[in-house]
Amino acid sequence: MSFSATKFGQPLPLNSTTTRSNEKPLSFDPFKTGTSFLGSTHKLRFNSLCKNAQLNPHRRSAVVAVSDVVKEKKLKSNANLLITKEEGLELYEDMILGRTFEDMCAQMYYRGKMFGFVHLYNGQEAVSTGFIKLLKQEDSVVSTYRDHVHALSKGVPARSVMSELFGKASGCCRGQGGSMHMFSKEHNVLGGFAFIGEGIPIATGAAFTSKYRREVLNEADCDHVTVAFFGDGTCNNGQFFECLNMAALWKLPIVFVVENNLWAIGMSHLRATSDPEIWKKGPAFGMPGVHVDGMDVLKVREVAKEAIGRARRGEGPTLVECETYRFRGHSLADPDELRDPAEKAHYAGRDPISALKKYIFENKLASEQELKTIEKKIEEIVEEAVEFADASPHPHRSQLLENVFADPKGFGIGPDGRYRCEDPKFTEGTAHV
Ligand SMILES: Cc1ncc(C[n+]2csc(CCOP(=O)(O)OP(=O)(O)O)c2C)c(N)n1
Ligand SMILES: [Mg+2]
Repeated sequence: MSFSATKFGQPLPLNSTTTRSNEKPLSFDPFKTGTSFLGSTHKLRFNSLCKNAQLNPHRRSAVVAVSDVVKEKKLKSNANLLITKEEGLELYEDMILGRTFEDMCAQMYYRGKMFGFVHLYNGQEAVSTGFIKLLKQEDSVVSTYRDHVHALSKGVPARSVMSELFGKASGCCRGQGGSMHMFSKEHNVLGGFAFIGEGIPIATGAAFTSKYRREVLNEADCDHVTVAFFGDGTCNNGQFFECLNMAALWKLPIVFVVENNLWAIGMSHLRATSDPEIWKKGPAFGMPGVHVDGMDVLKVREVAKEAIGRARRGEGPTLVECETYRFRGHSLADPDELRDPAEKAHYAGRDPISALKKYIFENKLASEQELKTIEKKIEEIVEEAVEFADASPHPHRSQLLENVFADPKGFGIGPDGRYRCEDPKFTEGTAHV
């Protein structure tokens, strides 16, 4: 086996970033099968097997759906802007929230306010915002250990997320989850998961629940969609394939969103997988596979609209590969020395927030002052979140064994009805448990 050092060691050329105007619609060919991984981020690429739909309509009918609808929309896009002013400001605010919140996390982590590993999302905001801002409260989101921004986009208050990161009782998991386990029943954030791929079956199960409620329990208005976010490295795990199979088999209302940031800790995606184009794996299971520039929130949003719409209409799952990049190391404990500085600089130049800002100004959707006002508001929210988290109490010791055993009385609670861990002897190692 021979590896090409140039292929893996150097960034491939990237075309323009996200320049878009009313006069220039996105050009793309739904049957195009580009092979350069990084060279075509300005285009949406669709599976060549779409062609097979005509040959084998039973097997491939679903594959055509996303590409055709998006194609039609894109070709008409010179007539309309992709977003209204209100939408533009909402997207901008959400991305600024994600970025500002996480920059603050880095500061707090290095000041010793957070424990364990903390994985930041800087650079990937267009994916979270592009998808989650289209969801309803009842829709579910499943994330990974890189989960703070997904929770924020879904509406979990910044103070609850920050408190969770501080391990405080006021956190969204009462301080028991920490950075990698954001959860909110109210917002249908079904968890960040630390084991890679672990969230995919949870998301598949959530989507199954929606379908079961609608079709078996006859809850006609249950059209809830689940969006599962996970990374490129995770797509080499078995759970990914198993769940794609089940979701396609049962036509579940789910969108599998791969946030391909090119790296799995220090392993380059291009070295780790037999075919780096992950989106192609969707059609292998009879679902559409779409590849989109994950540094462009508007393109992500267009694809997301169609994929979420398909799921909501009962037309089944979609696999979306978002090509993105993380601006920081794998976690805050990672000195980030493995990635090529030229690659990092290249992607820094494609910052999704700057790209959206540019679009907003070019299309006169908002003034600089309006965006500054949003930035100031978010700064205040994040400052307040830190103050709140800092001032919040630590969880009581009695929480220690909660949610650890199915029957907490079996281990955690003694005959007197009190948690065994409240007995001072418990920590002395002399208690009978
Ligand atoms: C089942 C399992 N195996 C190994 C690990 C160790 N691990 C943590 S992160 C990671 C890489 C994941 O990369 P990717 O899916 O691309 O996500 P990213 O960190 O880039 O967002 C690995 C292998 C794990 N958490 N879980
Ligand atoms: Mg990755």
